[in-house]
Amino acid sequence: MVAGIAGLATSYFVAAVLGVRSSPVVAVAELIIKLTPGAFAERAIQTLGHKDKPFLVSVVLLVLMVVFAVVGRLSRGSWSRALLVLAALAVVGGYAVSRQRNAGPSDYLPVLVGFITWVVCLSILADNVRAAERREEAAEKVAGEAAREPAAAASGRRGFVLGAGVMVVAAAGVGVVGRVVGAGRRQVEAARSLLRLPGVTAPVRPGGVTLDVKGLSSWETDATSFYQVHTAIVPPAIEPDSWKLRIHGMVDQEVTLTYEQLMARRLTEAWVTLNCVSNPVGGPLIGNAWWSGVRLADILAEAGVQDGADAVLQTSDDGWTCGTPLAALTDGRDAMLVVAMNGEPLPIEHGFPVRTLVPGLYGYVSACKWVVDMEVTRFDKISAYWTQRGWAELGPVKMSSRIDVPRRDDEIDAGETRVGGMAWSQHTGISAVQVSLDGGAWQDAELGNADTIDSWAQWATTITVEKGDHTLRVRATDDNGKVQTGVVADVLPDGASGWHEVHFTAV
Ligand SMILES: Nc1nc2c(c(=O)[nH]1)N[C@H]1C(S)=C(S)[C@@H](COP(=O)(O)O)O[C@H]1N2
Ligand SMILES: [Mo]
Repeated sequence: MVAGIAGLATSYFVAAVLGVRSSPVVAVAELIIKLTPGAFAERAIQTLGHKDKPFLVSVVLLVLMVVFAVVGRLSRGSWSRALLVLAALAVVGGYAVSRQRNAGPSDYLPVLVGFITWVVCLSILADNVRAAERREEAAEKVAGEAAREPAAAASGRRGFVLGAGVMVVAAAGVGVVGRVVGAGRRQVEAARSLLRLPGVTAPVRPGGVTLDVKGLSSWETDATSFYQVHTAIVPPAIEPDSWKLRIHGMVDQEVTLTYEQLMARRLTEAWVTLNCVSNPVGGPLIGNAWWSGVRLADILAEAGVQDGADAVLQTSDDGWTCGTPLAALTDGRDAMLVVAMNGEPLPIEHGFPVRTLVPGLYGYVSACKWVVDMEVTRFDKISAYWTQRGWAELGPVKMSSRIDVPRRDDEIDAGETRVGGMAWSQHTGISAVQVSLDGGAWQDAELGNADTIDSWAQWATTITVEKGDHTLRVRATDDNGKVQTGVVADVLPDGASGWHEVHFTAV
């Protein structure tokens, strides 16, 4: 296990120094994510929440420790079998690396260095153990000698303990140094904090968006509390200077954009609500921010989209893909290549330096973070990350509404009470929200300003409750007069539906 840890440390170090995004262990964990069936992944995310990735990496490490222990046992009897198991581990690591996007020859170096470390460390430790055993056997033959000369028999053991101790300390040191000198993230964080983006303005809250209910979600969502969803365990660290976007496929001329070229264009800014198809009714995977970026319609027009194209396959630097309906990028809505969120350069976790945003579509078909490639194509020729896992090809956001106040199982005072929440139907707009107490008649709530049809709105109203248990339900109506359906649907394959209800008690 000591030899195993030492190899993990040196491989991590080499990956960090080379600026490889995923060390071999992380590459293996990311491969497991890729190989996990969609429905199972969905359940894992629902139960584990934000801990899903640390949990997965811990499981990988735990399995490795068990295998390392087995290798240690094997090395005492059969060195070749021990080597074989280590080689098999290295092959798994190498395969996982090969499945990373754009894996080059140097990306395999961490695996190689880790493997060599395993073999060298294991042979040193095993030699010491074998030496101790040989001395013990020799001593047993000469009866009584062991009792007289315990120091000789124990020296091999001491060598083992000493060697193991040195290796553990060295491994910890190598790991820490790798973290410190590792280029990647810190450098990009520094570049990001120095960026000044001309044309990006600070968010100004539009009038009338905020209603008076204590405990209601803020209409604007800070970057720090904005939900995050991505399959990469380590987010790509991309310096703006090295970012490039290639637009190709069914276009008259390929377009390649650098960050500088992108920033030289006219910026569009808008409040847009983004939400995840995995958001259950009443769930938290939704947020509203002030985004600044360049409209994709203009860039696609320059490239010259050819007849017959109906999709854009977007690829992220981490290899994640999504297929976006071409029409949603060109029909006049604020579909854009985003460079800033809430007036600041995009946070790394939200796609720095550039991500896509398409109002009205769920993130999984549109909001590609760390976007580096866009292929204009046809849906019948492509499949993307989540559609391969059973999710719908098109992902228009379903109208929904949520109760923030009261919260589930709250105890409130009987009598008049303020209730409220959020409602959205991106790119269609919300025209009304109604609530029903204990299954009674729907009554209209007050609706806050949404600024545009791409943002959510707060709603609020006052209800009168008697002492006892109650259930409050909410439903919205969109700008076309369509009422939110009460038919319950699961998030898979194209988003949840149904009315959010909250049980509470009045005392
Ligand atoms: N590169 C990459 N982009 C991605 C994803 C991903 O896994 N990888 N997830 C998508 C999904 S499912 C959603 S809902 C949004 C979430 O964006 P956020 O993390 O900025 O809130 O990003 C989208 N873009
Ligand atoms: Mo999502």
